[in-house]
Amino acid sequence: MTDTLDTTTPSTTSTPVAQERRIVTAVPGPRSQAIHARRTAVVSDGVTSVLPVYIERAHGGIVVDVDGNQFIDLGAGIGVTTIGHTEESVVDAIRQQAGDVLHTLFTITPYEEYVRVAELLAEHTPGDFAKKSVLVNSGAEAVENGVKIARKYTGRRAIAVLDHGYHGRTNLTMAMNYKAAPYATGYGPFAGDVYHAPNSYPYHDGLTGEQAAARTIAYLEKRIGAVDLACLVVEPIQGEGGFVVPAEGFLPALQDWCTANGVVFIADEIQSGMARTGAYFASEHLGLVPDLVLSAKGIAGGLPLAAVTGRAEIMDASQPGGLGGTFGGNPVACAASVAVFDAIERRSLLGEATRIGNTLTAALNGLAEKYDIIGEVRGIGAMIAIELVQPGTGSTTKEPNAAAVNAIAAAAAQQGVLVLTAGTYGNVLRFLPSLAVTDELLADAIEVIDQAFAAL
Ligand code: PLZ
Repeated sequence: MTDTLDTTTPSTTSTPVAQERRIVTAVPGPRSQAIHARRTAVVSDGVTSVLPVYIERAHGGIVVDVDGNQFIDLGAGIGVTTIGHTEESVVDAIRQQAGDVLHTLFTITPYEEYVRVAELLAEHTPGDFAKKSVLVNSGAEAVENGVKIARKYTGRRAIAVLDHGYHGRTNLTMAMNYKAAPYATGYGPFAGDVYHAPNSYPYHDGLTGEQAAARTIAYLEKRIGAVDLACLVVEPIQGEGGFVVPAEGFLPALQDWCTANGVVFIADEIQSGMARTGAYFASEHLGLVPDLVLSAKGIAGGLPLAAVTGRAEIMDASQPGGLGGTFGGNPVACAASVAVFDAIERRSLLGEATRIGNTLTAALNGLAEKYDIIGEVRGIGAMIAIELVQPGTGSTTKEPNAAAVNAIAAAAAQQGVLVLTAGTYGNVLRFLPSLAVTDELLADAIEVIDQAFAAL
């Protein structure tokens, strides 16, 4: 419980949500426990919840559960409420659009909001060339469509991804993920012609970007052959994999190889995009100009919307009627997205992402000096992670320490700080707060995490 912060931010929900951490019951509290008991009877056990506190309201950087506990949200629904929970202008746009028209189906009778989102995506994705988009409902659906479009354009069969990547839960994307458990175990057979190439993971492989790229390219050439490869799908910064930032030059070298060989270079910016890293898309930090960019999550402030955006000639290779879906580019989701783009400009949120990155990096480097199990602090902007290793292995074998990650996330949750885990070995704590989170909230959260480390 803390009384140090008392700034009350007006909210569009019925009661204002004070931007402060406040724990008033056990976590989860009695009301959450009661709902949870009902849930276990009717919600599939295949759907889990990291922290079974049932959320009633949220604003800015705070979520409030049904027991009145307030959590500093350092996960933002895995990078969705990037501009802040219930951002006023987004909520207003949703209300307005909901009253005007909820659905027509763009492929039957279209509406302007879809076109406006495509214009904004063309403007803000990297690259100074004619771009077009298709709008869909989820990240996985964007990945599916990106692959579909690349195959159609190239007439080639194979697709390649990088080790430690994550792309979704549909049949094709299950085959594209690095981790089998829990995403794919028992759900096969899977799509064929998906090849997993080595990534660049500087903390572990010690390779320069050039060396890592040579290794990846050798794999692609030997194992597939460029003539059969439709696309290479990469996350500029790997999300679920643990915010792995590749060595400098690695992805540009892969992009150059793709361009030289007629392979469509696709950036999955579903987690790293939409202002998260202090640029509209993380590709910009790394010097990439992808042929296709996949966006989702933060693109519509919390409503389901996703997109494939890229070179007009690639996007137009599909036959009329080949792309679509009932709900893709829903008018309310599009109206929310237009408001998100507007808020990023109006509130200078790219700068806020940079501020958060600086604050978090400095604070976490401070913790790394105190606790030797913090092997590495990495990331860009509001996408920062720490990788935890077994005591004494930080400069040698870097043995993963998932137990410490789980203990710290659990202890932080008890104190009102919601922090997510990640990493192929579950040994990464990731921080991807909304850009509305203040330095005061971050300082408070870091203090809680510091105490959790000290208690280990
Ligand atoms: N590509 C890079 O991060 C979603 C997964 C949450 P969907 N990551 C969060 C979970 O456990 O299901 C993600 C991503 C990247 C694709 C996806 C898939 O996006 O909107 O979840 O389908």
